[in-house]
Amino acid sequence: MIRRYDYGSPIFTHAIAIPQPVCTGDMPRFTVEKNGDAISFRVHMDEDDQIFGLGESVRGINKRGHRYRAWCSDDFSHTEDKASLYASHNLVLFSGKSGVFGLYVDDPGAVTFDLGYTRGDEAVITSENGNCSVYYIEADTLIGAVKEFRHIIGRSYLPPKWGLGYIQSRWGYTTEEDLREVAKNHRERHIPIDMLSMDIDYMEDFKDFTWDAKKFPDLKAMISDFKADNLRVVPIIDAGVKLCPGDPTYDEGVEKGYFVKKEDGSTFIGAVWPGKAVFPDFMRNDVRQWFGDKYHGMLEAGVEAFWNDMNEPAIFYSEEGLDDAYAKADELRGKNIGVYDYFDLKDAFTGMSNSMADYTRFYHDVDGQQVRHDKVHNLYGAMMTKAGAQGMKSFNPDKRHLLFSRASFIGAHRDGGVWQGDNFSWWSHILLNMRELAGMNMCGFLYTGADLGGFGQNTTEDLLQRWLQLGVFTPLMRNHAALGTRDQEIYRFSMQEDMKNILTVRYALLPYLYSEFMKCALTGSSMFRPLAFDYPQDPACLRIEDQLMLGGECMIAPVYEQNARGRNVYLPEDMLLVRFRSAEDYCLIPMEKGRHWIDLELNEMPLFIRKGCVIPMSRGGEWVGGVDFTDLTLLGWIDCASCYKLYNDDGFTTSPVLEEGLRTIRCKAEGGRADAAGEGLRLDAAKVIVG
Ligand code: MIG
Repeated sequence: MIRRYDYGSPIFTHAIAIPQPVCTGDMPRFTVEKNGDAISFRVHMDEDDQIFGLGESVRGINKRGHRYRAWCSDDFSHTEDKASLYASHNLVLFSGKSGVFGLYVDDPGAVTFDLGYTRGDEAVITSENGNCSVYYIEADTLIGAVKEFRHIIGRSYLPPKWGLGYIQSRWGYTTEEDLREVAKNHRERHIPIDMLSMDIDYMEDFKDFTWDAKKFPDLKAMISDFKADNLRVVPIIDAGVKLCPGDPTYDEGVEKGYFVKKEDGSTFIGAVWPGKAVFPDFMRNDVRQWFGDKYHGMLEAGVEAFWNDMNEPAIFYSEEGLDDAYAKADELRGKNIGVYDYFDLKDAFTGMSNSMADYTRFYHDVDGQQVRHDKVHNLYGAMMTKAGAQGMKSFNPDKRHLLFSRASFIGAHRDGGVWQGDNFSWWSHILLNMRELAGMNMCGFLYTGADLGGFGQNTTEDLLQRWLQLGVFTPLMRNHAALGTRDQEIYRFSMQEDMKNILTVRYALLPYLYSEFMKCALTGSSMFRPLAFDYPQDPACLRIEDQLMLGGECMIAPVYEQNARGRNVYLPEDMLLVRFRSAEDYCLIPMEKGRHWIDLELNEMPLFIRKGCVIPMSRGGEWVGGVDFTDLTLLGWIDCASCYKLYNDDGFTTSPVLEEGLRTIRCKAEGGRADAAGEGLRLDAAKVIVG
């Protein structure tokens, strides 16, 4: 059951795809309190209540015990003290003795989620502006609650099948030669790969929709060479447009009045990578249309994928911010200042980036109304994604587009994917990556993943190896690193053979991963779920934060500690452990429900398959298009019979129909060995354990 309640004057956010009638009367369970402009929703919590949701955010899967703030933030340091990351996914679900219920707060401004922080037994959710539609959700189960929510927010974005390929990325591939070198090193060593991303280095002076002709003399030819080698490039697009008379994007935007303005009507100028920049008013449909069409230039050159960055929007500084800081410095210069003056002086400079002062300096045109940025801040990235998606779709309406963004709001899950932003090469960020998968799936973001190996700081080969072992399962699988950090391509390391072997597991599992991804997207389910969702009756499952259910058949439990040679795992039922070294080299170990220590050498990764289930594995390939989705080996452990519903399609159709893509694989045990059949498939059941 979902009920909508409106407060103040809600701003249309595009989050809800199926409009709900507005209810009058009191919201169940929550006390509603006005406090100035703000409006709060307060609920008492039992000691054992758990809270799920909040999509991309720090800390655990259970969100209880921290105060989060929905405020899309360009913050590269994902430490547990943080309240905000790049996304605002305002869904919380409570689960405990009194059942399953929750809220989705549809408000593009700041919303705080005090979840047992101020008082351990209370959750208080506050819309700071008090203008919001709040959706009260109640269901029998967490899975049911997510399903209902996902239904009203609409179908998740579908990437093309090749979007599930491995992406090698780095901030710092500056020339065509760099990219060719990376491509060559993968192909020569048979390290599977589908994409290379192009970071801001490719642009001419960081101008959107340009490329530096000195570094990329013939972009078209490069792309077509790559294409012949089954590789695609993924250029980045930044939200800020360089203030640059003569540049068509800038000139057109100025002429048409497409950039956000200050109260006095002058264009707001903020500095980002290109230096002084202006910001398209993505809240406007005509601006989205225009900006989206700008993607066509590179699409015409053969580009088929993009990533949208800096769209919180990130603003390093504005002239006003700089002036304020200089004024502070002038005021204090020559005086014998005290420590508090010193702190003020320091803050005037260090607090200049992404400042509230800047976010209240400019306005958007929202359906003809001038709305100050901070009131709609959390929508900016989502609307940029919408622009990009529109542009890509209009260029090629017959095929799915590949697009992922840094900032997001629910609603953007229909337009593109999301990567988890600038993490660090830290072991704890493997775990964070995994936990975010659970929350993001609840909010509809299925095409997601984190920078494998870590973005900031120097990786180590064991870290990358373990991280890849999680990345094998994330739909968006990208190794990415920051400028100036240690080289992070697989082939740079002495353990490259082991890493390559792990990648072969990804490509071998593609028929299964694609099938599960598509089934989840088309039915509004989560591909990754906390164990508490699937086994609500098993108390041991309720608080597990380092294992996830994957699809209908599997459980993952990656190793995330340095120097570990295994880990503890709880099996909620009998499961088959597949210990992979590569797609060819793995062993099958039937295990009983309960707690276990699993040995896992650095080159080994686990996958658990529920007893009674089988999953398909292909022979793999070095790119997605090279994988035969019809020649399959089954893995599993069955008593007598099992079946798997395999979804497949051409990989690009924009309107896939679940029933049309499903084929049943039937597996039967006879005389102690398994046999399998499925229409149009070559199936080998020799690896299915019977008994
Ligand atoms: O301020 O384009 O999250 O993936 O490599 C940094 C350079 C800007 C942030 C992105 C990151 C990207 C980087 N960008």
